[in-house]
Amino acid sequence: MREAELLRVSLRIHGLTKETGRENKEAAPQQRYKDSPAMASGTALIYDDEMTSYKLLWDDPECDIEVPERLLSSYEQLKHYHLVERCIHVPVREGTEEEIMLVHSSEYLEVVKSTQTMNEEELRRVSENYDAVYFHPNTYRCAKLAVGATLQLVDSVMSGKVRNGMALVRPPGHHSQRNAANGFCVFNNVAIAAQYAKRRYGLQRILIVDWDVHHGQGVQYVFEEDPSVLYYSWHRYEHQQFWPLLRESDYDAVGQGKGKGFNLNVPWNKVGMGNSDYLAAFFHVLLPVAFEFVPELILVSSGYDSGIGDPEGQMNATPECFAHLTHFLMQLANGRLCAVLEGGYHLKSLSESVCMTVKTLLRDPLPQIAGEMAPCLSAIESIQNVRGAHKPYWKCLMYEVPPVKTAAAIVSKADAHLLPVSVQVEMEMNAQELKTFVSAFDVELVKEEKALLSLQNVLAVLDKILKKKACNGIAESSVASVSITFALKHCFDFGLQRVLCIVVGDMDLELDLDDGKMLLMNICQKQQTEKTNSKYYISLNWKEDAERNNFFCAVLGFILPVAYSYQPDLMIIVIGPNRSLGVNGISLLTCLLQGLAESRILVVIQDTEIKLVQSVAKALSGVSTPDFGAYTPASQENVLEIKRLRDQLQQEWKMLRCSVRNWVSGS
Ligand code: Q9C
Ligand code: ZN
Repeated sequence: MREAELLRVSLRIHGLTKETGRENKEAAPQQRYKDSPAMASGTALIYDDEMTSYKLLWDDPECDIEVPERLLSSYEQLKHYHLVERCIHVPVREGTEEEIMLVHSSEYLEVVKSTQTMNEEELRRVSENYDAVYFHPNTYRCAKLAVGATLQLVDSVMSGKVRNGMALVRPPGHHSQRNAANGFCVFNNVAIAAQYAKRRYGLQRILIVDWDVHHGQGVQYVFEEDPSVLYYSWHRYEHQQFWPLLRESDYDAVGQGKGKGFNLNVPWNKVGMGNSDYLAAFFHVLLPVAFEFVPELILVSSGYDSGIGDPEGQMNATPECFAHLTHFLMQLANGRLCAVLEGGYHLKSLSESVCMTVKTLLRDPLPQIAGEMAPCLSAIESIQNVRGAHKPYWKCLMYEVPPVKTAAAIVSKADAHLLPVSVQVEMEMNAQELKTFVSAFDVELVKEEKALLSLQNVLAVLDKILKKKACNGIAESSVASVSITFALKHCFDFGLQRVLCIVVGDMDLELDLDDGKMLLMNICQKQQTEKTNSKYYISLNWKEDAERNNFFCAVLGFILPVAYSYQPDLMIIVIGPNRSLGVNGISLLTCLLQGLAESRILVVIQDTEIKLVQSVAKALSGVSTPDFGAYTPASQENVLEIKRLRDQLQQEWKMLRCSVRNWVSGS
């Protein structure tokens, strides 16, 4: 159990899985799906002409585009291209009440059920309770078939009967909500399918791609707080002037609570978006995030009102574009893709696009895509906005510019060329900015020019590390102790929990060590008499022996075990005056500590000593390994000091333990 937990955490940290935070609460899945060594093959096509048995019975310009011919003409065109016979026919079924209630309330289900027996007058009245909806006596039956068809498709794919497939259904689903029909949609086919797949197959990551031209707000509402379902939708938006006119369709609706980052909206603010705009959104938003998410199943809310000629969408994407969109998605989730029809009101465009989708699912060669391959300015703006909004949640968006490995602030800029080329030399923080920062907690200091300059270097580099613009850094500072005090303050203000501070040499630091937010280790030449060792203050008395290069005894035998026990989120190494360690010892320390705190290390050097700066910079940027020459044992004095500290502190820092003597079980 403990190992499983550790593995899960480790996988999560490495982006191999996403924490769903709810897997334990779900009942055990009824069936486990297996990733069989051979990929499943075949494409399912699910269609039943019973779903053409309802239509608008009265005059309503808002709804008159949603006609039975949408299904009939799509299926006719599939037959025409001989695609039907190449697919595996899977029969439809009704979705059960239990399945419908995975998303909808029983009250709403009863309302829909009651429309079966209504006359036209009553149907009109029910329809008026919803936005852009009409009911017919057969609507309920068809809506149940649409749900069942979608679930049949999910079952066919998850059982390995087919690799992928498409369900041609009416009514569509993505606008419908827990308690409401909306935008021609009655039951939310795709949302129900996602909940069903989670339950039945224990899936932890499902990707829903909604390429319909309308925002599937119904789907967004269902999964807003759910990190196990990533919902992506692009939609005609026109700065909220297009139906359904919702503020929450904009790019900044990223999800809520645990679901933050798992809702991706690409609002199109102009009509006329075409092939290159759609492809750009896939390349720069959906696909990078999807590859990082690693879905186990893809559901496509496959609406074709985003295609050319559609009266609703007014967009320009040609049918070939849908072949390419399908092709990209087929590379994810081991090919497990279920496309479920949503909108699409231009019969010719709709049916050609459906054919392109099915043809691609069958793995025919891709058609060439027409048009100049350049996204329009408005599309680029939207893409940039979504990427910006999602930067905090996705690594693929976070590291736009690769962060520098090592940032350095040195006193003599003329020495910059002596550092490894990968080291980025910082210009100082703007002086006024710094004064403002410092005066916020020490007015007196602002008057001391020397201290200010000293601070400048340290804070400039520290800031880079905290903001992850650099991995580690090095700063020369003439008054290291003052700089450190401010640097630590800055770290805690930034929200760091544990800072490991290793001071090499003599230095007087007035620091509050009680709360464990920092652990101070002082490696010094002479015994500190006035301070006694405690959990968070450790004085390591080390006398370097010029002939023997064996500081690694101290690093391995004491410093690393304590540091690993502490688990810092940042490390600061301060090299002060009268240091008892040579250049090699300091480099060694710097190299080995990089295993901690995601390698976030700041080295502050008091004396301007380019040789030291150079070798620390090499250690930080990883261009060299430490050099200690031939092995010689450490002096008796040093060995005893390590042993003494180990005995004294192994109760507090348990990684120090390497002997069963003094072992107190359970402590
Ligand atoms: N004047 C789907 O594509 N249009 N639904 C309302 C208001 C409603 C679209 C126009 C469009 C619904 C599944
Ligand atoms: Zn639509």
